[in-house]
Amino acid sequence: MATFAVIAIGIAACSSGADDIAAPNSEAATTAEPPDTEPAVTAPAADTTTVDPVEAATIAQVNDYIAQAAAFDQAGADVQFPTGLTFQAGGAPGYSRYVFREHSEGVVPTLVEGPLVGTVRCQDEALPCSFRELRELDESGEPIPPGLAMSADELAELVAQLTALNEFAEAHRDVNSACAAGFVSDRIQTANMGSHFYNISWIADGFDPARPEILLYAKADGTMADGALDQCEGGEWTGDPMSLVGTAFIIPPQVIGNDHPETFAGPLDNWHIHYNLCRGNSQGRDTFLPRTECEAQGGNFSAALGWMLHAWVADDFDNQLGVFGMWNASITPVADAAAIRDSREVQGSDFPEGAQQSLIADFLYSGELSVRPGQPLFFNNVDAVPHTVTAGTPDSPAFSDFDSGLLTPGSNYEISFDEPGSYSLFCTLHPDMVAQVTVSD
Ligand SMILES: [Cu+2]
Repeated sequence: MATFAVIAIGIAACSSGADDIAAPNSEAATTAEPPDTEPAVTAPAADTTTVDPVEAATIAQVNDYIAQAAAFDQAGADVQFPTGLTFQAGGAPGYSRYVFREHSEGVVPTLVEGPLVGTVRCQDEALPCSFRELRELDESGEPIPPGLAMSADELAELVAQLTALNEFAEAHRDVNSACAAGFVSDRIQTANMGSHFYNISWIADGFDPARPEILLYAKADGTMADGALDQCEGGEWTGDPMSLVGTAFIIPPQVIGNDHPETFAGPLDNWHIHYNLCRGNSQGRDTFLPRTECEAQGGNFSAALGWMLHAWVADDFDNQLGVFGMWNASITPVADAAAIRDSREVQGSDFPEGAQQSLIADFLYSGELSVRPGQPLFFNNVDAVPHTVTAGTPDSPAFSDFDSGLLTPGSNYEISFDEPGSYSLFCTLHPDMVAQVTVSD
């Protein structure tokens, strides 16, 4: 008979959230509501200068305009979070609805991706999730794999939308054509993504699949930029040669609303909102810092910024992690698609050395679930609904062995096993959710 050492943390989630949610500005912190209804994020600063997109010429103005145009108000930001949560660090950008990170002011949300419930992520290399594969599936008339969760009509409409987008992208393969069309670089090259070139004057005009607000370019020599990228000037690119790698959309909540956008056909387009994002510090990188630290480093802070969506339709950068994935493994630094997830997982400072993490995402206990005796295993709930981690099976529960109780979104549950063996677990709220933890030396 195995013995257990079970430590539950963070499951008293409806106590005070105040200490766990950093307020980006102190004014909002002092006017906050009582702890049980503590807002998930604070509103953008009210004193920013209004920038006319037509007049936005410098990179600072471009950043200001994007931050203003795509900012959520307090209510819009709060809609994305069930109330009364106590966040703990966890999640994986591009793989989970929520990502919470820790910085000097505590744990803050940094990303929300997908609808509140019912997220479909097509990131499985065995499924036809890339633009090219979806188009081939549509042309073949073959049955649609259940993992895509769409009808033949929806697939046909999606492929038509993406084909129109592909034509726009390929017409701007030359970065100079983007500059001539009014796109400007944010000068930040992100790994497995590239640099966003915004058409500022298109940001407020709604969704058109053939007219993305953003084109993505990466350095043509396959290296990462050393510092901030150059810029379009007078309709021409002034920097190193660039390759078109993808497209993206940014549609402000004022234009499309606070709820998850209904745009591309089918459920694969998971739009995201950035929270507590520090864009473009002096090194030309995105980071996650409190507002004051961000601005001290020359960055542009956004409390909440969205809605945004990548669409990987460039001919040479077909994305095995999905046409709407966060990351594209074929973009510098080129990587094994399967390895990207591990490199993106967020762990908290409360994770002991050598701890393993399983994200509870999209109603699955994901990850390896193989540990050594005594090795801590953290289950991190990054769905928008509560789950449990309970010993046994739905037909034969063993609550006395271990039971997390209600794990609200953003909560961790730590467990370790002293003896080798195979341990069953399930979710008491969703009996389809079952998993096995393998413990071996
Ligand atoms: Cu569950």
